[in-house]
Amino acid sequence: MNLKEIKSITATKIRTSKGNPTIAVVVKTSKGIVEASAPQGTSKGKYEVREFSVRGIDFSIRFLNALGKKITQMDIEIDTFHDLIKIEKLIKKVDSSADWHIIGGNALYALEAALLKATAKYHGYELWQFLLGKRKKMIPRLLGNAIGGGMHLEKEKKTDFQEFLIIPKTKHFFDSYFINLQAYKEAKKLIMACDKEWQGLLTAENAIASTLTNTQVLDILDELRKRIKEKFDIKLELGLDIAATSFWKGKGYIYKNFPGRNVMRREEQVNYVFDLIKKYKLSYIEDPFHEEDFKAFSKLLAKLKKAKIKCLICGDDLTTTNPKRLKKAIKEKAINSIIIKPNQVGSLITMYETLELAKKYNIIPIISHRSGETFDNTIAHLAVGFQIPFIKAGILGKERDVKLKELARIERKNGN
Ligand code: 2PG
Ligand code: MG
Repeated sequence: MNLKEIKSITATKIRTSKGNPTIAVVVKTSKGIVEASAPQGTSKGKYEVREFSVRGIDFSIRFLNALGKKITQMDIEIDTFHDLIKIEKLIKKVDSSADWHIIGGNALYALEAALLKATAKYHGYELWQFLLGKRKKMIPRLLGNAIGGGMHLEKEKKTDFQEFLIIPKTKHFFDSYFINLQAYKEAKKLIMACDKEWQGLLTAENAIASTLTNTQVLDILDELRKRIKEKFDIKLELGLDIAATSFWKGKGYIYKNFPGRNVMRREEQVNYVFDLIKKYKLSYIEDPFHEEDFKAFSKLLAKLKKAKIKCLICGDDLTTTNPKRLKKAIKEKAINSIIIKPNQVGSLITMYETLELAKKYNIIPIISHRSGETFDNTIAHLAVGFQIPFIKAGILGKERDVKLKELARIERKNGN
């Protein structure tokens, strides 16, 4: 598609599920209209790019609209994913900063995602088909945030860990989608029976905002796992996003909801997480240590290897979808899994670089939503198009559901 084929590119301000402003980009061509928008995190990593321009979101929007006009007059071909480099080269003439501080990462991501959707449509494909080509279609496994706290909840009494995740083991994505909803309902019953202080409050991602302690919640999930097995004969794996940076206070991890315990030093945290993995047979742990502590990640991974325990140790705030951070993690043998959030780096080309690097070193990539979401379904398409084996996309809420439904629809479609 020649950029001159584009009739218009317009950027507007929209609201995320948390009510905060973000950016949507609409691209019009003779083949139709497409839209993409960028989400927003709450517990953000220190090494993420800027969301919006240093001059604010309105500047990012003005910048995009001016750029959009220029783009539509350019005699440039965009026919493959990698042709996005041509767009980035144009932008780099004005914004050569590593953190996109003039355009803003959310602006860049929304623009690139919308341009990709338009290009795919122009060629008669859906985005996932356009990215996947002739390779085999694989639908990712689903991680759902059932119970939560941490920074995703503005309340005193809450779990220190940010997300308690359920991961059904099913052949088809649709069954995982269905089971997570059933398991969520069942979890609610269990919470109501055990957590007398819970008054229906949910976190930013609509997870149940229990007031119980981390281990009480894990006990509930253990029971939940049994019930799901009995009722549906489906195995539910369990995971955690500890998001440990949010309660690391320089010298130790400060636990607020841990009876008899307040501070945990680095070494103690390594042992504590290891024991939790063992005791609850956890399959997945995200950010068990703060974002600078590659060494603690390495220690945990080595301990698990020695004990022959299989568990995904995943970097999110640690790696921020950034290839340089991933290289460091690989060198330190810190992780065996990585969260991929496109707006952590802004550029889809850089996200792809991280993804390929992860695959090369057998680091399992997991594409993820953010706590502040929009109705955009791009991550569902990226997951299938780039053969990403897992997606973390919540359980409840329309903004989460559009992604899950899209994956179920893609799964239903025969072939590529
Ligand atoms: C995370 C995410 C999404 P946020 O930490 O993994 O669940 O949260 O978008 O707030 O960074
Ligand atoms: Mg996380």
